[in-house]
Amino acid sequence: MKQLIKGLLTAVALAAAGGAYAVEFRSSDIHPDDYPTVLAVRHMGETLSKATNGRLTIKVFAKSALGNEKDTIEQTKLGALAMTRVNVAPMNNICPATMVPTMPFLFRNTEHMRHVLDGAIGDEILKDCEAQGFVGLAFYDSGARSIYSVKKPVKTLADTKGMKIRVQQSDLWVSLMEAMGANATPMPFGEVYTALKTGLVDAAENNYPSYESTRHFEVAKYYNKTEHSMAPEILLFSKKTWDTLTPADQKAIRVAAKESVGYMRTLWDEREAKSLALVKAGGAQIIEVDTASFRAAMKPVYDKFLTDPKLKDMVRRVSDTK
Ligand code: BDP
Repeated sequence: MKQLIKGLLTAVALAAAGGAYAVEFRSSDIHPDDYPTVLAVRHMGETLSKATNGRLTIKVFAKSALGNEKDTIEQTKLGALAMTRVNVAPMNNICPATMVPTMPFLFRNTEHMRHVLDGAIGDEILKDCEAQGFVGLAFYDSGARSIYSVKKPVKTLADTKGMKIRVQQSDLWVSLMEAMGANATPMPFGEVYTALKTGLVDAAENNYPSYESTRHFEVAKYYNKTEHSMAPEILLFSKKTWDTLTPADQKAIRVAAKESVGYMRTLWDEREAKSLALVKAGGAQIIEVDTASFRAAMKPVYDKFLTDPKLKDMVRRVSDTK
């Protein structure tokens, strides 16, 4: 008997040393099942499973089944959850480099944003999260965020003065809204519909797919094209879990994640167009905005959050990127 147990233990140890373990990684998302971020991580799971003969798989829990973004970030740090897909905003206070792609009016357009995040700057930002317990695997598109309001349209900076606007849970976002003269109300995504409906806030801000999927357009019918930030999504892996994996498996995960980016972008472009059509059909009014007035008000945000010369330089490099 003793001999048998010893034999079994050796087999397990050998299997582990040879990388022959099998793991199902749990990944969380606040979006519904058909949202591009959820579909992209599922796609990544298929690629990973193929590459490892079914040893490594990913199970995606959508619709906040595992909690809001702040909670799942915490669980991922602890290793209770292997992966989470979140916006960079709730990482701003944790991993300072994520403030760079959040900065208002930084990216000129989608091509510029994709080019920067695909390159060295994107990799540096992902890497920066490691010291905080997260392996940054990839960025996903999140389009441009604009303010949507319940009672009146926003056409120029004067219109946001005194407005109560919901933001994501990030100091940078609070300051961004303050620079617009608004009162920022940070709260989790899942609470925004009720907050708009009950008048707790006058407005929120997001891209077309989120404005549509949450049905916020039913309560806040003015979608004002401020396009003030292109803060992307980020896919994070728990460093704690990561450190238990072989280098070959870590590589397979990285490759599968990067491969899912192109897939996601195709879905994203389709979804943006579809969501815009849906919200229009649902009664939303798309308002053209004097964006220059908003852009001109953003200097305090840059001054307050880019005190670190490294981040300042990163922003300069982003602007210099063609
Ligand atoms: C959406 C992001 C999601 C954020 C949400 C928000 O995809 O990660 O949680 O905005 O505003 O666009 O909270």
